[in-house]
Amino acid sequence: MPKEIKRSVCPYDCPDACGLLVEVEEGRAVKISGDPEHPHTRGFLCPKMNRYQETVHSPRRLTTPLLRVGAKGAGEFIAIGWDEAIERIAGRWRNIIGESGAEAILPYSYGGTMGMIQRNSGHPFFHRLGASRLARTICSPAKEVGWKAVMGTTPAPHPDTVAESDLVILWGIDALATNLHFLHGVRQAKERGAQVWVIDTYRTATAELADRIFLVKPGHDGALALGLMHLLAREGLVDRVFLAASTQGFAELEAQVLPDYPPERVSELSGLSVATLREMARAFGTARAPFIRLGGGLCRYGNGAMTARCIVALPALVGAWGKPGGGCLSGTSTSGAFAMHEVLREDFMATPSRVVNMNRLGEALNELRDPPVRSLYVYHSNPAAVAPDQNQVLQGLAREDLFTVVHERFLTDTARYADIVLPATSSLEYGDLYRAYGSYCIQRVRAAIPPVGQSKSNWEVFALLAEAMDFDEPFFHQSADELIDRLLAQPHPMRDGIDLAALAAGKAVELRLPPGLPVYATASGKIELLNPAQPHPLPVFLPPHGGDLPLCLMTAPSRHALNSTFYERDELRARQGGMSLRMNPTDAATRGLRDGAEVIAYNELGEVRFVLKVDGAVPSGVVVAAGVWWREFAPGERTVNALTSQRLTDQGEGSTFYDNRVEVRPA
Ligand SMILES: Nc1nc2c(c(=O)[nH]1)N[C@H]1C(S)=C(S)[C@@H](COP(=O)(O)OP(=O)(O)OC[C@H]3O[C@@H](n4cnc5c(=O)[nH]c(N)nc54)[C@H](O)[C@@H]3O)O[C@H]1N2
Ligand SMILES: Nc1nc2c(c(=O)[nH]1)N[C@H]1C(S)=C(S)[C@@H](COP(=O)(O)OP(=O)(O)OC[C@H]3O[C@@H](n4cnc5c(=O)[nH]c(N)nc54)[C@H](O)[C@@H]3O)O[C@H]1N2
Ligand code: SF4
Ligand SMILES: [Mo]
Repeated sequence: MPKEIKRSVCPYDCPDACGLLVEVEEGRAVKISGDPEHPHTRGFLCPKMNRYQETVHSPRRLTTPLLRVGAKGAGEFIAIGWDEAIERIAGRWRNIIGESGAEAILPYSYGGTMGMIQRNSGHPFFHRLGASRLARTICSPAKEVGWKAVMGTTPAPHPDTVAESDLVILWGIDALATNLHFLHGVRQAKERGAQVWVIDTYRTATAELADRIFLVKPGHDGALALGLMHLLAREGLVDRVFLAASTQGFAELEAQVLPDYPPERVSELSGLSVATLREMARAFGTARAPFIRLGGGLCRYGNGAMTARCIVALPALVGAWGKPGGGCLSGTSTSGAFAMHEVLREDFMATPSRVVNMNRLGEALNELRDPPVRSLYVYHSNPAAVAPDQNQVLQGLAREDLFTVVHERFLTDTARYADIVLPATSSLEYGDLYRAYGSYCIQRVRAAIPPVGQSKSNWEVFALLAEAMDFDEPFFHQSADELIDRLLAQPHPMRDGIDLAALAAGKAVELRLPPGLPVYATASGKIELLNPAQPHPLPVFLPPHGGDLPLCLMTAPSRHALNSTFYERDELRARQGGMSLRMNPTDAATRGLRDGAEVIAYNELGEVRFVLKVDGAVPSGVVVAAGVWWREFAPGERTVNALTSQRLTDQGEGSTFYDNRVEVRPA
């Protein structure tokens, strides 16, 4: 059979959503490359996706449904058929519903695939079932709250406009790892003479691209932003014409808030010297069009929403909005372009069922609740690894009376605890409609290869479960393609005039941004420095949760993995160099810890064994544990989230992965 080239898209939880070209030979993907025609990702891929065929055809792929025969968590299973698997699930659920009601069943899903249909396939089913609902707030809801408090639903600038900026600030984002293709525009800006800053808690790989790196005390960026505002106002660097015309509340901010943030106090809070703060304020205040790329790092703290709000407010002070190349990009919001209620079907709920926060899975599985969680259905997520407070999560998953089903491509830490494992297709094996959160591209793709083994897509499994539970709504009898057709048939201004033929051919197409100067989509029609609907009408500094132990733990994304995805790949694990903890030389010396030795990081939640890497890129008082490793590849029994807590953010009920303290001792 001849080779065929098929278009696809990277399905992972990454802002870029790269276009892929898949070389298919005898039903197998043999080579993956970037699609040069993709407007944002321009034909190159990150190290993870370059050899995606090794994930798709990995010998570790699950190929049949499995039934547990050993102890919970032991990973001992026998193969069973799909009919038996579905009958067992439906039978058990009928019993549970009869005895405890459907709220005793909890779905758990997040970002294994970002396709709009496959990602959300379970919503209509679980709404119809009456199951508990999951608050899907593990990522960055606090950042969204912060953005909305100032900008409402104003669309973010097009990422390419960064090329026109003269001061680019990568703030709380390790873009070389997590937003690679945005750097194309940053490099263009640099070639035209722009300054590039990185504001982070340690010297990340991205810092190599920067002219300046500013290391801030973890969780204290809100104070930094307010301190910069104080200096901008004091030194006459604010744009009063813009502030009067386009913002609300600068007078109140200047009179009531900014006096509390003189450089001396902000220096103490942020860890940056007074001279550095002055220098930053002057550079920001005199730049023609400063552009902030706001990452998620700083929002995963007890004060995350307020921190994001303080930073999002900053560009308005110098009138950066409306100047080509100026403003702030937190994420492109493209979901509005589609009638998502048609996919989510909340109308299938007879009554609103209880909501369980996904960051508090440990609590939900272990606490007495009415009804208790008696069954957990996990799909495209790996909570045993990614959810905070791993010890509590594992204790819950080990409950003999908990009926756990996991739909997965690999025998993950979570799948090992399942009573029934269902094999999932990879993204090359199903079609879907994708949007991005780092660009305005959308893409519709078809399956490039047939399913590996007996694997099935999320959509297909929920169709089987709906049939087994006797759901007769026509919704459950349609194909994913039919639903996509319906979504695309409904008009929306962002899709007006897009190239439908290109979309049908599997190419990425850009949504339209409202033309002309920015229109601020807030209640007042202005940028809301003062927002009366907020618990704090004006931005202020709120402290993070913090703790008593001396070291701030950075649970950073790894460049060679994506959360707990890609750990099946030997070469990618090797490139990460093992599960390590990076520590400043002085901190290591004080504790008598040697480079390369095994150490134990601990706090009130648990203990984790790491290999120590002594590293001057990490300042004293901070330790960095990159990647969300599978337990089978860890030096000890636990991975990083045994050290992270179930505490939530100030608003948005988000995760606080970065807001944890630890101490470290020799192993
Ligand atoms: N290679 C790779 N790509 C990924 C992922 C991955 O795991 N690996 N994950 C994907 C997902 S789900 C997401 S949500 C995004 C996340 O993408 P990002 O937003 O880039 O990543 P974050 O984990 O949110 O944090 C990034 C940076 O914030 C820094 N940081 C932590 N605390 C603070 C602070 O208090 N102040 C400041 N200024 N910086 C701080 C960290 O040191 C880190 O360098 O990336 C996606 N892309
Ligand atoms: N320590 C620490 N913890 C973190 C983070 C961190 O940076 N550090 N990041 C946090 C963030 S921002 C996020 S968003 C979460 C992410 O948490 P998750 O969304 O759980 O992300 P992954 O670890 O990528 O797990 C996704 C799983 O889905 C499976 N999968 C892929 N495609 C499909 C499919 O089509 N169907 C099915 N059924 N399964 C599929 C994959 O094999 C993989 O095991 O993790 C959070 N946890
Ligand atoms: S993980 Fe991100 S950068 Fe890598 S191929 Fe996928 S979308 Fe592109
Ligand atoms: Mo995320």
